[in-house]
Amino acid sequence: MRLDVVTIFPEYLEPLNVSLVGKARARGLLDVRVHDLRQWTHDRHNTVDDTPYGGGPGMVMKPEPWGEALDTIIASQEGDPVVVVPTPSGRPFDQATAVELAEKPWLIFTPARYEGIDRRVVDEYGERFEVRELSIGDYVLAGGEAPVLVMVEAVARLLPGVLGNAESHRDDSFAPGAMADLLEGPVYTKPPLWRGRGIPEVLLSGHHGRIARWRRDQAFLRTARYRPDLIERCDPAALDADDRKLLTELGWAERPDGRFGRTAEGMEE
Ligand code: 6GU
Repeated sequence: MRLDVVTIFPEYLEPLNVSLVGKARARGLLDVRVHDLRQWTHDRHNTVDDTPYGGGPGMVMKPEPWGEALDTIIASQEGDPVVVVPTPSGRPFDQATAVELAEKPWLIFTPARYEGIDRRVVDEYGERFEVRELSIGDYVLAGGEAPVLVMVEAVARLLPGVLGNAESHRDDSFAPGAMADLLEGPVYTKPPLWRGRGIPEVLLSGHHGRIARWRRDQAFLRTARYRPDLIERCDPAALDADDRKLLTELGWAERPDGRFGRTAEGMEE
Protein backbone atom coordinates (compact mmCIF):
# COMPACT_ATOMS: atom_id res chain seq x y z
CA MET A 1 0.00 0.00 0.00
CA ARG A 2 1.18 3.52 -0.79
CA LEU A 3 0.47 6.35 1.69
CA ASP A 4 1.16 10.04 1.05
CA VAL A 5 0.77 12.68 3.75
CA VAL A 6 0.81 16.41 2.91
CA THR A 7 1.39 18.62 5.94
CA ILE A 8 3.01 21.85 7.13
CA PHE A 9 4.54 19.81 10.01
CA PRO A 10 6.41 16.87 8.44
CA GLU A 11 8.21 16.26 11.80
CA TYR A 12 4.83 15.50 13.36
CA LEU A 13 4.71 12.33 11.23
CA GLU A 14 8.06 10.99 12.55
CA PRO A 15 6.25 8.29 14.58
CA LEU A 16 5.51 6.61 11.23
CA ASN A 17 9.18 5.50 11.36
CA VAL A 18 8.63 3.60 14.61
CA SER A 19 7.10 0.33 15.78
CA LEU A 20 4.49 -1.48 13.69
CA VAL A 21 4.23 1.09 10.88
CA GLY A 22 8.01 1.66 10.82
CA LYS A 23 8.60 -2.10 10.54
CA ALA A 24 5.98 -2.48 7.81
CA ARG A 25 7.81 0.25 5.85
CA ALA A 26 11.20 -1.36 6.43
CA ARG A 27 9.80 -4.67 5.16
CA GLY A 28 8.40 -3.05 2.02
CA LEU A 29 4.73 -3.65 2.93
CA LEU A 30 4.04 0.08 3.15
CA ASP A 31 5.42 2.89 0.98
CA VAL A 32 4.98 6.07 3.09
CA ARG A 33 5.85 9.50 1.66
CA VAL A 34 5.53 12.63 3.81
CA HIS A 35 5.51 15.96 1.93
CA ASP A 36 5.90 19.54 3.18
CA LEU A 37 2.96 21.56 1.81
CA ARG A 38 5.14 24.69 1.79
CA GLN A 39 7.17 23.31 -1.11
CA TRP A 40 4.13 24.16 -3.22
CA THR A 41 4.08 27.84 -2.19
CA HIS A 42 5.76 30.54 -4.30
CA ASP A 43 5.89 33.65 -2.09
CA ARG A 44 8.74 34.72 0.19
CA HIS A 45 6.86 33.76 3.34
CA ASN A 46 5.62 30.37 2.07
CA THR A 47 2.08 31.41 2.90
CA VAL A 48 -0.45 28.59 3.28
CA ASP A 49 -3.32 30.43 5.01
CA ASP A 50 -5.49 33.52 4.60
CA THR A 51 -8.48 35.20 6.27
CA PRO A 52 -11.92 33.60 5.85
CA TYR A 53 -14.47 35.04 3.43
CA GLY A 54 -17.52 36.15 5.41
CA GLY A 55 -15.38 36.95 8.43
CA GLY A 56 -14.98 34.98 11.63
CA PRO A 57 -12.10 33.81 13.77
CA GLY A 58 -8.96 32.04 12.62
CA MET A 59 -7.46 31.42 9.21
CA VAL A 60 -8.29 29.12 6.31
CA MET A 61 -5.77 27.12 4.27
CA LYS A 62 -5.44 28.52 0.75
CA PRO A 63 -6.47 26.19 -2.10
CA GLU A 64 -3.51 26.74 -4.48
CA PRO A 65 -0.75 24.94 -2.52
CA TRP A 66 -3.09 21.99 -1.90
CA GLY A 67 -4.03 21.85 -5.58
CA GLU A 68 -0.41 21.84 -6.74
CA ALA A 69 0.57 19.30 -4.07
CA LEU A 70 -2.25 16.91 -4.92
CA ASP A 71 -1.77 17.26 -8.71
CA THR A 72 1.96 16.52 -8.37
CA ILE A 73 1.50 13.54 -6.08
CA ILE A 74 -1.38 12.09 -8.12
CA ALA A 75 0.64 12.45 -11.35
CA SER A 76 3.58 10.57 -9.80
CA GLN A 77 1.92 7.18 -10.14
CA GLU A 78 -0.67 5.32 -12.22
CA GLY A 79 -4.06 4.66 -10.66
CA ASP A 80 -6.52 6.54 -8.49
CA PRO A 81 -5.84 7.33 -4.83
CA VAL A 82 -8.44 7.67 -2.10
CA VAL A 83 -8.04 11.14 -0.56
CA VAL A 84 -8.53 11.13 3.23
CA VAL A 85 -9.32 14.55 4.71
CA PRO A 86 -9.09 14.53 8.52
CA THR A 87 -11.61 16.97 10.02
CA PRO A 88 -13.67 17.15 13.20
CA SER A 89 -16.65 17.75 10.85
CA GLY A 90 -16.14 14.40 9.09
CA ARG A 91 -17.86 11.01 9.30
CA PRO A 92 -16.67 8.98 12.29
CA PHE A 93 -13.56 6.92 11.56
CA ASP A 94 -14.27 3.45 12.98
CA GLN A 95 -13.01 -0.11 12.57
CA ALA A 96 -15.25 -0.69 9.52
CA THR A 97 -13.66 2.40 7.88
CA ALA A 98 -10.19 1.06 8.69
CA VAL A 99 -11.07 -2.27 7.04
CA GLU A 100 -12.34 -0.49 3.90
CA LEU A 101 -9.26 1.74 3.67
CA ALA A 102 -6.95 -1.26 4.18
CA GLU A 103 -8.31 -2.67 0.90
CA LYS A 104 -7.22 0.40 -1.11
CA PRO A 105 -3.85 0.45 -2.87
CA TRP A 106 -3.20 4.17 -2.36
CA LEU A 107 -4.27 6.72 0.27
CA ILE A 108 -3.40 10.44 0.34
CA PHE A 109 -3.92 12.18 3.71
CA THR A 110 -4.39 15.98 3.88
CA PRO A 111 -4.12 17.00 7.56
CA ALA A 112 -4.95 20.72 7.98
CA ARG A 113 -4.16 23.31 10.63
CA TYR A 114 -6.14 26.50 11.36
CA GLU A 115 -9.87 26.38 10.57
CA GLY A 116 -9.42 23.88 7.74
CA ILE A 117 -8.89 23.89 3.97
CA ASP A 118 -10.79 26.04 1.44
CA ARG A 119 -13.87 23.95 0.57
CA ARG A 120 -13.15 24.05 -3.17
CA VAL A 121 -10.26 21.60 -2.72
CA VAL A 122 -12.57 18.81 -1.49
CA ASP A 123 -15.13 19.73 -4.20
CA GLU A 124 -12.45 19.64 -6.94
CA TYR A 125 -10.85 16.30 -6.01
CA GLY A 126 -14.19 14.81 -5.00
CA GLU A 127 -15.25 15.06 -8.65
CA ARG A 128 -12.25 13.01 -9.80
CA PHE A 129 -11.50 10.65 -6.89
CA GLU A 130 -13.00 9.08 -3.79
CA VAL A 131 -12.64 11.64 -0.98
CA ARG A 132 -13.34 10.67 2.65
CA GLU A 133 -13.76 13.41 5.27
CA LEU A 134 -13.13 11.61 8.56
CA SER A 135 -13.15 12.52 12.26
CA ILE A 136 -11.48 10.38 14.93
CA GLY A 137 -13.87 11.38 17.73
CA ASP A 138 -16.03 14.01 19.35
CA TYR A 139 -13.34 16.42 20.52
CA VAL A 140 -11.38 19.13 18.73
CA LEU A 141 -7.66 18.86 18.00
CA ALA A 142 -5.41 21.66 16.75
CA GLY A 143 -4.68 19.85 13.49
CA GLY A 144 -5.16 16.67 11.49
CA GLU A 145 -1.66 15.23 11.97
CA ALA A 146 -2.42 13.24 15.15
CA PRO A 147 -5.59 11.83 13.49
CA VAL A 148 -3.43 10.73 10.51
CA LEU A 149 -1.16 8.81 12.91
CA VAL A 150 -4.26 7.20 14.44
CA MET A 151 -5.82 6.25 11.10
CA VAL A 152 -2.56 4.98 9.57
CA GLU A 153 -1.90 2.72 12.56
CA ALA A 154 -5.46 1.34 12.49
CA VAL A 155 -5.17 0.63 8.74
CA ALA A 156 -1.57 -0.64 8.68
CA ARG A 157 -2.13 -3.35 11.29
CA LEU A 158 -4.83 -4.84 9.04
CA LEU A 159 -2.52 -5.22 6.01
CA PRO A 160 -1.52 -8.77 5.16
CA GLY A 161 1.83 -9.65 6.77
CA VAL A 162 2.01 -6.63 9.10
CA LEU A 163 0.93 -8.37 12.32
CA GLY A 164 2.81 -11.56 13.14
CA ASN A 165 -0.32 -13.62 13.54
CA ALA A 166 -3.40 -13.29 11.29
CA GLU A 167 -5.52 -14.50 14.23
CA SER A 168 -4.50 -11.38 16.16
CA HIS A 169 -7.33 -9.24 14.79
CA ARG A 170 -10.04 -11.82 15.27
CA ASP A 171 -10.96 -10.87 18.86
CA ASP A 172 -10.24 -7.14 18.49
CA SER A 173 -12.85 -4.96 20.14
CA PHE A 174 -14.97 -3.82 17.14
CA ALA A 175 -13.65 -6.53 14.80
CA PRO A 176 -16.52 -7.78 12.64
CA GLY A 177 -17.49 -11.32 13.70
CA ALA A 178 -17.09 -13.51 16.79
CA MET A 179 -16.83 -11.12 19.79
CA ALA A 180 -18.52 -8.48 17.63
CA ASP A 181 -19.01 -5.08 19.20
CA LEU A 182 -17.93 -6.03 22.70
CA LEU A 183 -14.99 -4.47 24.49
CA GLU A 184 -12.23 -6.93 25.34
CA GLY A 185 -11.95 -7.93 28.97
CA PRO A 186 -8.83 -8.13 31.17
CA VAL A 187 -5.68 -10.09 30.29
CA TYR A 188 -2.98 -11.57 32.56
CA THR A 189 0.54 -12.96 32.28
CA LYS A 190 3.28 -14.23 34.62
CA PRO A 191 4.08 -14.06 37.49
CA PRO A 192 1.10 -15.95 38.92
CA LEU A 193 1.25 -13.88 42.11
CA TRP A 194 2.10 -10.15 42.00
CA ARG A 195 1.84 -7.98 45.14
CA GLY A 196 -0.52 -10.49 46.63
CA ARG A 197 -2.76 -10.47 43.54
CA GLY A 198 -3.44 -13.77 41.82
CA ILE A 199 -4.84 -14.85 38.45
CA PRO A 200 -8.54 -15.71 38.00
CA GLU A 201 -8.65 -19.46 38.75
CA VAL A 202 -10.47 -20.33 35.51
CA LEU A 203 -7.52 -19.12 33.37
CA LEU A 204 -5.28 -21.71 35.08
CA SER A 205 -7.84 -24.51 34.66
CA GLY A 206 -6.89 -25.51 31.11
CA HIS A 207 -10.63 -25.84 30.47
CA HIS A 208 -11.01 -24.12 27.08
CA GLY A 209 -14.81 -24.00 27.12
CA ARG A 210 -14.96 -22.44 30.57
CA ILE A 211 -12.18 -19.99 29.66
CA ALA A 212 -14.04 -18.85 26.51
CA ARG A 213 -17.24 -18.37 28.53
CA TRP A 214 -15.42 -16.43 31.25
CA ARG A 215 -13.81 -14.16 28.65
CA ARG A 216 -17.18 -13.49 27.07
CA ASP A 217 -18.73 -12.69 30.47
CA GLN A 218 -15.86 -10.28 31.20
CA ALA A 219 -16.40 -8.63 27.82
CA PHE A 220 -20.10 -8.11 28.63
CA LEU A 221 -19.30 -6.76 32.13
CA ARG A 222 -16.86 -4.23 30.70
CA THR A 223 -19.06 -3.25 27.76
CA ALA A 224 -22.17 -2.84 29.93
CA ARG A 225 -20.22 -0.51 32.22
CA TYR A 226 -18.21 1.59 29.73
CA ARG A 227 -20.21 1.35 26.49
CA PRO A 228 -23.86 0.58 27.27
CA ASP A 229 -24.71 1.98 23.81
CA LEU A 230 -22.96 -1.06 22.28
CA ILE A 231 -25.14 -3.46 24.32
CA GLU A 232 -28.28 -1.64 23.20
CA ARG A 233 -27.23 -1.95 19.56
CA CYS A 234 -26.20 -5.62 19.91
CA ASP A 235 -27.77 -7.94 17.31
CA PRO A 236 -30.10 -10.26 19.31
CA ALA A 237 -28.98 -13.18 17.09
CA ALA A 238 -25.44 -12.72 18.49
CA LEU A 239 -26.63 -13.33 22.08
CA ASP A 240 -26.72 -16.87 23.48
CA ALA A 241 -28.67 -18.04 26.55
CA ASP A 242 -25.73 -17.38 28.90
CA ASP A 243 -25.34 -13.83 27.51
CA ARG A 244 -29.03 -13.14 28.13
CA LYS A 245 -28.83 -14.53 31.65
CA LEU A 246 -25.79 -12.37 32.47
CA LEU A 247 -27.35 -9.19 31.08
CA THR A 248 -30.53 -9.85 33.05
CA GLU A 249 -28.46 -10.29 36.24
CA LEU A 250 -26.73 -6.97 35.45
CA GLY A 251 -30.12 -5.24 35.45
CA TRP A 252 -30.76 -5.21 31.69
CA ALA A 253 -34.15 -6.16 30.27
CA GLU A 254 -34.97 -7.89 26.99
CA ARG A 255 -37.18 -5.75 24.78
CA PRO A 256 -39.92 -7.10 22.47
CA ASP A 257 -37.48 -6.95 19.49
CA GLY A 258 -34.94 -9.11 21.40
CA ARG A 259 -32.51 -6.22 21.98
CA PHE A 260 -31.52 -5.35 25.53
CA GLY A 261 -32.18 -2.04 27.26
CA ARG A 262 -31.16 -0.65 30.63
CA THR A 263 -33.64 -0.87 33.47
CA ALA A 264 -33.54 1.64 36.35
CA GLU A 265 -31.47 -0.92 38.26
CA GLY A 266 -28.95 -1.20 35.39
CA MET A 267 -28.49 2.61 35.24
CA GLU A 268 -26.76 2.68 38.65
CA GLU A 269 -23.05 3.78 38.29
CL1 6GU B 1 -9.66 14.43 12.04
N1 6GU B 1 -9.11 16.79 13.11
C1 6GU B 1 -9.15 17.68 14.10
N2 6GU B 1 -8.53 18.84 13.96
N3 6GU B 1 -9.80 17.47 15.24
C2 6GU B 1 -10.41 16.29 15.37
C3 6GU B 1 -10.38 15.31 14.38
C4 6GU B 1 -9.73 15.59 13.23
N4 6GU B 1 -11.10 14.26 14.80
C5 6GU B 1 -11.53 14.57 16.01
N5 6GU B 1 -11.12 15.80 16.36
